[in-house]
Amino acid sequence: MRDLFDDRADGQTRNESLGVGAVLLRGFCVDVEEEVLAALRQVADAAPFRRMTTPGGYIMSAAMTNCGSAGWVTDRAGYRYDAKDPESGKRWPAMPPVFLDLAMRAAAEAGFEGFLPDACLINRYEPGAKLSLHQDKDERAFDSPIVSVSLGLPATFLFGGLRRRDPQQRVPLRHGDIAVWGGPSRLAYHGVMPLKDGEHPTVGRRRLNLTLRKAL
Ligand code: MD6
Ligand code: FE
Repeated sequence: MRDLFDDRADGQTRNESLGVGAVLLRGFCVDVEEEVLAALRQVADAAPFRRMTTPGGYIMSAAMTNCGSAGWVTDRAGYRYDAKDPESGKRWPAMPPVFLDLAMRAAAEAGFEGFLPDACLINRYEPGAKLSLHQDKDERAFDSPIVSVSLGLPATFLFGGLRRRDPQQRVPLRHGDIAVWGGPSRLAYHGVMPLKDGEHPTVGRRRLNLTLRKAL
């Protein structure tokens, strides 16, 4: 039924469960991708992508920036949310309305009504970049889900359980897909395998990921 009556006409819009409280909305973002990419360019213009340092002293392979009233940052002092961009000393750019609207619609589709994100972390992966297995636990609000938007080159997402050693699903994330997780999956371990080289027609030789959260 969903396929026949779906109003997103891209032919790849099936929802896939990743576990309790975790769902992949295939192609959910394709109908607003141009607005999202334009807003992303404005954010990156005001707060350029940079590679941050972990508390252990490693430089992360993915470059990051943020928008919203809080931004996720890491340096030798630790991981945290900060209202200001440490590179400029200014507040992070405001959350573009198209991000907020998309995140609220995706969360509702996944069963999380009333999601109001205040933070959007933007990751940029070039070929070879990856994200090691981690939990998202720097937010104050574990009752809110996380909405994760994938654009550009495809990646293999690792989605595990609540313990680091739990087995992981390997989930292909493609341009326009949105993953949402919360509830019992909110603290699931997850990561991104090294990005394979390629060229995406609109995004180029990279993958962009937006994760929208309620941090404060
Ligand atoms: C990424 N995403 O897909 C990295 N975290 O580039 C994340 O680390 C992430 O996609 C929490 C929830 C969804 C995610
Ligand atoms: Fe994460």
